[in-house]
Amino acid sequence: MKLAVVGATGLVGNEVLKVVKERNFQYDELMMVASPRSVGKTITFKGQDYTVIGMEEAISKQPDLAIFSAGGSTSLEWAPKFAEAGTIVIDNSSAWRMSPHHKLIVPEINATQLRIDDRIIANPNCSTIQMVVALAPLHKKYKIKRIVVSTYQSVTGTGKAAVDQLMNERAGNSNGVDKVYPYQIDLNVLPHIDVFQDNGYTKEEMKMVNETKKILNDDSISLTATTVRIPVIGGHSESVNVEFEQEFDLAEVRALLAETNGVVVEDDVEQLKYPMPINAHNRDEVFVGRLRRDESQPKTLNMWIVADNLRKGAATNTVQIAEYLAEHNLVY
Ligand code: A2P
Ligand code: 11C
Repeated sequence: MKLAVVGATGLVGNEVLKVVKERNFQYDELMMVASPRSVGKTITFKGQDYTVIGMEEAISKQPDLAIFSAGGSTSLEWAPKFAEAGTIVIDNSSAWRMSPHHKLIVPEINATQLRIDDRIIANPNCSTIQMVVALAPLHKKYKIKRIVVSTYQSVTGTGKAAVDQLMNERAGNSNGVDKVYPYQIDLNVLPHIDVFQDNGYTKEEMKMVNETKKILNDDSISLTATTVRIPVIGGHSESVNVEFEQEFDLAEVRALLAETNGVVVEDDVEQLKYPMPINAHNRDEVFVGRLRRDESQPKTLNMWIVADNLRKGAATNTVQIAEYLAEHNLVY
């Protein structure tokens, strides 16, 4: 099996490599692929040196599987070319997610949809993934009516340059350094992730609305989101208010979440135990806590969900999709 990591020099690509190593994902040949800026550079992985190659060269080597983390426009242009050459593309960008011809996969929820002829498989947005992993078992049991979510998102979601902006500002070196965000991010909060749409929401907020319905396969769910960037690097946090059709029992909710694959319940306020990005950093699981009834209306739950956006929100989810394809003989 020939594996290409496209965007191998970026933050998510680097995390994909770490996850491939940690989970011992099997391949016979590995290609490191990036933009012309990086072609010829060396990446050392598992004690071996790899020369970064460009897109054309990667296609000519006909990889069986390519994990793309190189942004939406790169993916729109190049994923179909890889697919035409016989490569299965697992794409981390927003390019294909809402296409009716492409599947949007979170393995714990809907990997069984995958078939041999899926050539470009979409990986959801990080803030969507961590929320649906925790909500899917509750939707199954109590049926979700409406979700109100506010996010507190790590700068790692923007990429390397954003981490540099934060660290430079923190070190007092921000003069003359290019800003990724329109304002200072250190000691600040920006209610603005991705571009604003005509309806006044950001693209990130609309991704949460649309992708959640597609992954949970239920257009009847109402959802409204406010997505916010904060000066943090360990992961994204979310305050989620969920109204169900059915009545629920809080102890049963806790038990359901505790037995859900990929979820860790950290919910013991007497011991000051609740999820935080500093603890979720470099972890593959989704952490859930602050479980409590919304006392302002019936059948409604409040929860706090945290995950490393570069892990379960991106790299881990793509590698899990690759594992599923390999285990089910859907890649060859
Ligand atoms: P490069 O490092 O050569 O620019 P991040 O989001 O952390 O900035 O990473 C983006 C990743 O996507 C990098 O590996 C980057 O490569 C890669 N990339 C960006 N544009 C292209 C392109 N046109 N073709 C291939 N890779 C690209
Ligand atoms: C962020 N969620 O935190 C974004 C990053 O659609 O894949 C991922 C953007 C995307 O900024």
